[in-house]
Amino acid sequence: MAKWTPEEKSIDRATQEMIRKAERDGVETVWDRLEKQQPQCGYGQLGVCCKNCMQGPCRIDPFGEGPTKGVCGATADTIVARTLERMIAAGAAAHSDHGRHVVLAMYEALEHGAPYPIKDEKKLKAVAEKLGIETEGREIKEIAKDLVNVAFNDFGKQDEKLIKFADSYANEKRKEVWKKAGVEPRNIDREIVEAMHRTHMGVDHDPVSIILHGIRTSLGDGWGGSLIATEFQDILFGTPQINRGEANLGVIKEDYVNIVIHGHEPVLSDKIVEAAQDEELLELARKYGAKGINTVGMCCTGLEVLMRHGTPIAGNYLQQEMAVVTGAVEAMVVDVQCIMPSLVDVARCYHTKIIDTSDIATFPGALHIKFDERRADEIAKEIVKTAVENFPNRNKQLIQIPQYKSEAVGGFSVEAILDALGGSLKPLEDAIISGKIRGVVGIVGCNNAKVKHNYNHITLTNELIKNNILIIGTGCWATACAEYGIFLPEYAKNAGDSLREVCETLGIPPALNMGSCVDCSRMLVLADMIARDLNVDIPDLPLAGSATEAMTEKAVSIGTYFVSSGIFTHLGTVPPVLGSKKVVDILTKAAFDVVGGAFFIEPDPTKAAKILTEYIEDKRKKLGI
Ligand code: BF8
Ligand code: SF4
Repeated sequence: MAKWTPEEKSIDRATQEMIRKAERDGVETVWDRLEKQQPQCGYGQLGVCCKNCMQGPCRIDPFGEGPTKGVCGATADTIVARTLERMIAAGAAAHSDHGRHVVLAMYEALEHGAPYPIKDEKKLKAVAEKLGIETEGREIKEIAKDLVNVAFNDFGKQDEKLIKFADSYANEKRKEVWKKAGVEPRNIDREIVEAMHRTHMGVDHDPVSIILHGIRTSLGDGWGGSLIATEFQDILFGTPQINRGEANLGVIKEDYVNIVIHGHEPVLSDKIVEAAQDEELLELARKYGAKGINTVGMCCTGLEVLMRHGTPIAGNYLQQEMAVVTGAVEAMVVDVQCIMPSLVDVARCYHTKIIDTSDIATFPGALHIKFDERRADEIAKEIVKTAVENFPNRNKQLIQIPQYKSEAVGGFSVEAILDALGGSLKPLEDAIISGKIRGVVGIVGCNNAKVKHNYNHITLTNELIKNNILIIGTGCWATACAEYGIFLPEYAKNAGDSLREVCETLGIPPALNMGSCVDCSRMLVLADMIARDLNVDIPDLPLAGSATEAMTEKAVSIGTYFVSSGIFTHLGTVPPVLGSKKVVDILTKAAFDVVGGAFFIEPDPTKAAKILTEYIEDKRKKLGI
């Protein structure tokens, strides 16, 4: 295969420039490794390879000429369904464990004095009231303790009832659908454990029951673990408000100590942002000849601090190695999820220190400074000091920072949207009903080295806004849009006439940054609020979803809980399911009848935009608007 050019790897000029530099510096990147993996295994791509017991690996011949069953007798349908269920479980586990970590941080603050004061008392009360916790005349600390207990209970209760968070946030019509289908999540952890049990050798073999449990597991993520992560983060670190920030590799500054915070959990990153403003550390930085300390984000943790503090974001998933290639990063501080282990190798070519901080995520060859909530401030300062002391080790000849960055307006939490609209969603709903906004598409996360970096995100977004569809979204999609200038109100000039008019009236961009991937829960909450106001269920609304450059198991879980929440959802990359027609039929057709939403797969974003638009227009007709 011919080597892909930088232009074939990414549409982003900063990234293209760093790909060229990496080649010159002799650095291997994600795209080089993808090339070395070619051709990738066809069985694996179709999902018909099973390693769930040591009689395997077994593989099913997709052409029907070789084996049609594994050693135990499992068919392609069973194997594909089990593979998918395990992906959902892993994704749900990642989000939900993140959620648990935030609850634990609040618990540590309440019980052991960990330095995480409650920043947003208003949100604490609002969430507590939603969950039926008494707030009237009570101390903040007491309310918070009750809230922590409700969350702990959703992770650990043993009854058969729907988890409290889902029960309190989802509308009655939606809950009725879940009940009828038998997919109400009972306990966030239990569904994940049961997913592993069901997919163990010799347990569940019916693709229908396996996928129904996948739906249950994913709902425990979207309306459980992820929702808890978002709500507790807002309470501890502040609910995002509309703000301005900058995005792309150009936010790295040559004269400053650059610290990239990469990963997912603001329990760490929020503290680093704070520590980098410490006067003593700034003084130390100046002593070493730097003008100051420049903290920038990467991936979802970058979006967390961009949303809350306007901290610049250096890039999304496929740009993590590129940030190190600038040669100007003193430290890249990582916690969990979507962090390439290759960073350690890339960093060896420069002076950058990769610092791993999580007990559950160790990177061989990295510097380990493990985080502990109770000593959060102290450890954050130690990390920042380590970065500052690394400044004199730069090799000036290796520094090249691409001069591309864009401004971006973000911070669109549901609360911020409500504030912008004067306290109710009515102006937005009126615009939808009148047809000025034809509908809303929620686009979620990821880059995938198999897709030209950011191409699907930008193309799909542009096509949909032209059709007067408002976009909301999170994750690596959000960073792509931020880098491209789509999050600027003036970008509305590229939207269709009526969407442009609405954006101009409200002073908002045609696509709204709702945060990190756990913040997909914000989209669920928004969809649910609109459904309640219009007295319908979510699948009746002109709404759709897309994971156009999907890569992680988390994205599979998100897609599944979107579908299970009644949202028609596009996938721009192909999960390993094509080896079973039955599984594909369940996901793309039968799911409509069970939960009101289904998937469709379309790698071409222009074609996908057409399908999503037609779906939305069809929903409008059915709704009589
Ligand atoms: O949770 S969008 S590549 S960074 S998984 Fe990862 Fe995908 Fe990016 Fe964040 Ni989400
Ligand atoms: Fe093979 Fe069945 Fe074992 Fe899977 S569970 S590896 S199909 S024998």
